Amino acid sequence: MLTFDLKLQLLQQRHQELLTRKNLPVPDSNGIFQRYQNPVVTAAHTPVEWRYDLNPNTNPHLLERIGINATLNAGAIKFNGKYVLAVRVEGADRKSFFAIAESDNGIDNFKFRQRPVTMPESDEPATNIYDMRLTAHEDGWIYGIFCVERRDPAAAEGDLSSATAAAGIARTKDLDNWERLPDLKCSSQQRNVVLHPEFVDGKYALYTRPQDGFIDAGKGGGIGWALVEDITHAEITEERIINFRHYHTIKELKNGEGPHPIRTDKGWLHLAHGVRGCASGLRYVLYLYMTALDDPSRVTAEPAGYFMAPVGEEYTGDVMNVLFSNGWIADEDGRVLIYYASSDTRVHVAVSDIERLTDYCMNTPADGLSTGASVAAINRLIDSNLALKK
Ligand code: M1P
Repeated sequence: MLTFDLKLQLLQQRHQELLTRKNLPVPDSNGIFQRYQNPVVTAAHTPVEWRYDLNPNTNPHLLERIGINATLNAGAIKFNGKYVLAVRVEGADRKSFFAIAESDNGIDNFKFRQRPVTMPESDEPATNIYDMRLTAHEDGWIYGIFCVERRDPAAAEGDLSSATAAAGIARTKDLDNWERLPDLKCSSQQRNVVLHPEFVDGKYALYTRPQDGFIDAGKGGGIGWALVEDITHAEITEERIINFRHYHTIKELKNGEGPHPIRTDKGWLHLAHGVRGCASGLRYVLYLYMTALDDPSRVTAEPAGYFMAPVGEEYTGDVMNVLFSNGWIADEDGRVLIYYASSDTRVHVAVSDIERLTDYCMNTPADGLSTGASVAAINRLIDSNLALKK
């Protein structure tokens, strides 16, 4: 039998090995982005002190006391020279919370800060909070907008799963201390609400995702856009859809803005997720689109289909067949680090750059919405390739 001290030493050693493991690019790439071999954050990255009672008197068998189920959907920001993730950590008890993990290179060696974020409650306490988008706004604050889940007050007796989704808003200067603002007021449920980094017509601008129910987007036609006068009492009075769902596409069932868009000289670059139904359940993939610099609500380019879909181990996890992203970092050198979660279980990074991503958006054929149009697009490409040989 191993002694307590030896068990602890092994536990800490394995944890340290995981945290310092080098991450290498996956050899094959489609030229648009580069995947990496290892996830950047997993449940096993969470500090040993969060999970184990390290006192031999109260925990002589060194049992894990508090289980962590998953680390997923992370907001991202470059802060004080570090690549910082606001990770959604989900406990074995199904409650999600936020925790800040930092790395010097954005690719590996992510380490959690000593404690998870203690997010202040709003007037109406929540049961669960998750999927924070971080925006360093031109007003000087870093905002976090996240989903706030509560039991549906209209749920029938005995129905212990119906819930409502709203957008929680908080702001910070250091990512440790958060000032909670009132939740976004609006007439529908909301998830995937994202703050645009610049004022638009002197107002705060939000990407929204109106939904009829907690799961179903219903009549909510896609990603919406709304201007808000006062972020400390944010209320949507007018909202319009700017990125629509369409029949027989990767986003026929639902879509949602990912992180806030990146300003490029060719327009705003957006990352979003699209959802369709299939025999094995819902399939979540990532897609890109662009909007005009002078009007971030006007779509200027949208390639057909997905930009990233699950591969390999990404297919499996808590909720299978899911890629979801609410965080990316546009680095000073033009690189873009895309943090995406697979199957609601772990966080990965893929690396690209502004030039490639805007080229992809502007030169990939748009979805013609039928087989005929897709075949015609392939034939146009073949024709132009054949013409090269003449
Ligand atoms: O389980 C997949 C995703 O489901 C939801 O996504 P959406 O808001 O588009 O419905 C969210 O709960 C998300 O966190 C989760 O990853």
